[in-house]
Formats: sequence, structure tokens, C-alpha cells
Amino acid sequence: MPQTRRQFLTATAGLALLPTLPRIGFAAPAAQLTVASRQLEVLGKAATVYGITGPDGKPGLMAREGERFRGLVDNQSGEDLILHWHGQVLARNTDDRTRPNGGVHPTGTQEAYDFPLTAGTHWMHSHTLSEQQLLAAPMVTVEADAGDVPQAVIMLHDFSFRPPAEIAAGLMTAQGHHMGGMDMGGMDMSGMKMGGMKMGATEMSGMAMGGMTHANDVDYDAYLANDRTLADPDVIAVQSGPVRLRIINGATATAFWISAGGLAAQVVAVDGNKVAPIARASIPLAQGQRVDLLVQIPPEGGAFPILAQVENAVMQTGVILATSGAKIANVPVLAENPAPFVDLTFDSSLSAEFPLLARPTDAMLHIALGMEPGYRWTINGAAHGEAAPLQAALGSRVEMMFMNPTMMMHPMHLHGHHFQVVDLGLGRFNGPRRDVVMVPPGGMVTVAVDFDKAGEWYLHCHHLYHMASGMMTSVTVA
Ligand SMILES: [Cu+2]
Repeated sequence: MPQTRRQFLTATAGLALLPTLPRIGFAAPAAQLTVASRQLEVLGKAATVYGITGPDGKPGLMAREGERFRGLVDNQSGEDLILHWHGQVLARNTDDRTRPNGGVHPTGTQEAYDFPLTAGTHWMHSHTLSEQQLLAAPMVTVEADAGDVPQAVIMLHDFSFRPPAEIAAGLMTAQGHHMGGMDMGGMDMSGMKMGGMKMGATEMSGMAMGGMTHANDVDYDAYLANDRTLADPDVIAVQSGPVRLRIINGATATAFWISAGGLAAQVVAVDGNKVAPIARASIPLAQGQRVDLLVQIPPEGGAFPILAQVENAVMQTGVILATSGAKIANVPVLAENPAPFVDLTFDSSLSAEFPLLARPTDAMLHIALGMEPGYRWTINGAAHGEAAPLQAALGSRVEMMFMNPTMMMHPMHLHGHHFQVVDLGLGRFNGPRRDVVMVPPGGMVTVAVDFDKAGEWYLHCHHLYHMASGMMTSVTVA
């Protein structure tokens, strides 16, 4: 049953008296998810959005490594549903409706699922425009070796009172998108001579793109962390000692910079995959990506904002971690200075704990990302549906090289697999395992994939409006 605002306030007030973390728990393995619309208050106004509620009445699902996702998904949303199990690499192609010709889950019906859960911080979301209306939720499976460290999940969203179809229509007109009529001549791959360059993505974007680099093509009304703005943030009760933050960027068109403020913070996983722990004060997080941060609450306690600031902008959102009785100061919704564009400096410093096994590469896929006038986004010159799927042999090691001559960053997502980032344009390295990699303007990023599961898997930009405007294809694995 959804909490009312009054119940929430009561619960929050009671937290200070409780010695444990009552809002963090584990679901029974036989989970059932209900997708329905719900009311949310944003900026003092009522908004109707969607939600995915687990058996414990909380958003999404929290489980332990070794458990299965077994149970019914009840679609009460009033709309046909295409739900994606993002990061669930143990699910088969047929376990996910987000595949070519996967059909829809009709409203008013229940569907049964049964697949092993993938350890780590993952999530679930609509694969249509309703993702913009918060049709998304965490799908977190706590690793067997995660110990007793308390967990806190932070889900980020960009929010608009406008319906997503209206936003999409606006982007496709010159009025709605100031680059709609830009002449892209001379921006083709041959003009960039990318194959012969040994240059970092950042240098290349500075050189090739000049001042044209662009972000945030949708004007949002608010940015949410666990459904709330910083004007009225989610306050998560913590105690002194370590807390594992599992941060999910569920925003549809916004990349953030994550900051744990004054807390000591170590990055321990990205996209649910362990990396060699690394201390970081500021972490870029593109659409669809996740980061696990181990923070240390000091012995004296206090209140600690965990912030997500929009790239190239001053807007920010976040939650507050607070020990019992801590005074919680207001955090403004606008930061003092704009954040930079997200880039690959962070990724270049990561090392996978479990890299792909060393073996020869069987095939190379070149994937040129493109933009054409009228907000038409393409892969290898074709919008979704215009070209045949890419091909990969079952059991093969394939490298996918993404090249981005456009002026926007594209967070590229492959369904059903965790690839390994192996080259950011600076030479080979033991990069992180991920399922979303950002390809910045002017950037060239290579990932290695073991295509070990048959089926046709989507490959797309996780900017919802780029995906909806063509930047999607699929890989047939057979
Ligand atoms: Cu894109």
C-alpha cells in the first residue's frame, strides 16, 4: 500500500529512535511486482507517475545473491508494458520482453517470470516513453561477500510535468531543439580520421567539437532522488561506520556528477560489476549507469548530503544520510557553479575485478553514432528498423568500437551482457565491466563482449529520446 505523505513524515520522525535501519530490508525470493500509476508531489504540485512495487511495498526488488526472480508481474498501469531487466545477464533472451518482436505485457494481466538474479546494483525500467514517467525501480541483488554493511539505494530521475510524447515532439522541431537544423556536413567519420588517431576522448572532443559540445536537450521541471527534490529530500537513517550506497541513474536524458560531500568514499562497483576500489570525490554517471560507493559515516555522526548535479548545469538533487538526532541543513537545489560535462577520465582510472578471460578477438563491429537534421539519431547511418541487425557468432569474442562524431554524449547499452571497456582511445587497458558506456562527443570507445547467449539483443543509446528517434539496433547471436 503506498505511503501517504503524512505516513511518511511520521515514519521519518520515528527513525531517530530506532537503532537499526528499518527502511532497508530483503524481499522473499518469490517476488511479485506490481506496475501501477501513483501520485507524487513535485514542487508542491500533484503529478501522476508510474511505479513498480515489490512484495514488501517498496519500489522494486532487493534480494540476496543466489536467489531467483520468481513470481508474477502484475501490470495494473493501464498501458501495455515492455519492461526491461537491466543488468540481469543470467536471464535468457526470452526472459525479457525487450527484444525484437518480444511483444507487450497487456494491462490488466499478470505474467510469470523465473530466472536467476544477477548479483549487483541493477534495475528495471520501461523500454518505451513511459520510462520518463518514472516507470523504473531498483533491482538490487546484494553480493554474497558484501557482508553486513548497511545498504542504501538511491534512484535518480529527471522529471517533467509534460507528457513524454510532447517532449519528443518538441525535440523534433527546430523550435524545440536548437540544433535541429544544424548542417552536419563535414562531421562524418572520414572527416574525423578517427581510425588513425591516438588521442584521448577529452582532447579529441576539445579539438574536434570546439564549443559545440552539448548536453541537457530537455528542459526538466525537477530532478529527483528517491522521488524527492532537495527542497524536501529523502533522509536516510544511518549509523557511524560504513554504508554502501547503490546509486542508479534512472534519468532518461540527464547525466549527473555524484558527490558524497565530505564523506570518505570508495567506488567499489560500476553497473553492478566490481572494480578495484578507488577513492573518488566526484563521479560521472550517465543514463542507465550505476555506481556503488562505500562511504564512512564518522564516529561523531551528523547529516551528509549525497548529491547528483546535472552535467554542464547548476541543478542538483540528492538524499541526506543522517545519524540519530543530527541537524539537517537545507541544501539548495541550485549549486554555486555549473558542473563540467561528464567524460571518461573516471572510467580510465577503473580496473575490473573480474575481467573477461584473455582470448583472441573473433570479430570487430564498428558502430558509428550519427545525428541528422530533425532530431534523427542513427547507428551506422540507419535509424532503428532501417537496417538488418548486427551479427555475432554464438560463443564468440567480439569487440565493438563506438565512434561518436556528434556533439552529444551517447550512453550505449547492450542488453543481456556485461561487456568490458578495453580502449578509450588512449590504448588498451583492463577497463571496467559495464552494460552502459558513455561515448562522449568526438570519442572513440571499444568494448569487448563474449556473446554467450543466443537471441537477438538490443543495442541502443540510453538517452530515451535518442533511442526513440532511431539510435537503436540489435545484435543477432546465433
Ligand atoms: Cu544518444
